[in-house]
Amino acid sequence: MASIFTKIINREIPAHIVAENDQFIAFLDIMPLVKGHVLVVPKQEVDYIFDLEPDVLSGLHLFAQQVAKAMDKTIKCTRIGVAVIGLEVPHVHVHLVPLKSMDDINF
Ligand code: D5M
Repeated sequence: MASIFTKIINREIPAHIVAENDQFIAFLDIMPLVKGHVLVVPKQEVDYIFDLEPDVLSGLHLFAQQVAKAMDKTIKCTRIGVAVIGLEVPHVHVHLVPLKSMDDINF
């Protein structure tokens, strides 16, 4: 069965997409830790980040870097927290969390 993120990629369910190219997509997290929390996702549906081919992993690196740079310019934050968690959705994704203070986070 397709992951929830593949359904977003295929436009079967809505999301607030912030960036996209042929291999990757970035959209707002539906349960944000802070305002502007973005998920960066390879379109290839792979569960575990290290099962990505090296060229896809390096592409993910570059795409996430571009998204983070754009967030840094548009969101007033101190730093962008980066996490690869994958507890809930078994489709590789990188969380980009614009932080001012840890007190802002709704754990
Ligand atoms: O957490 C998965 C993350 O994915 C969690 O922060 C919620 C987010 N999520 C789940 N469904 C959606 C949809 N439909 N749109 C946007 N964001 C979503 P993890 O523990 O990293 O697997």
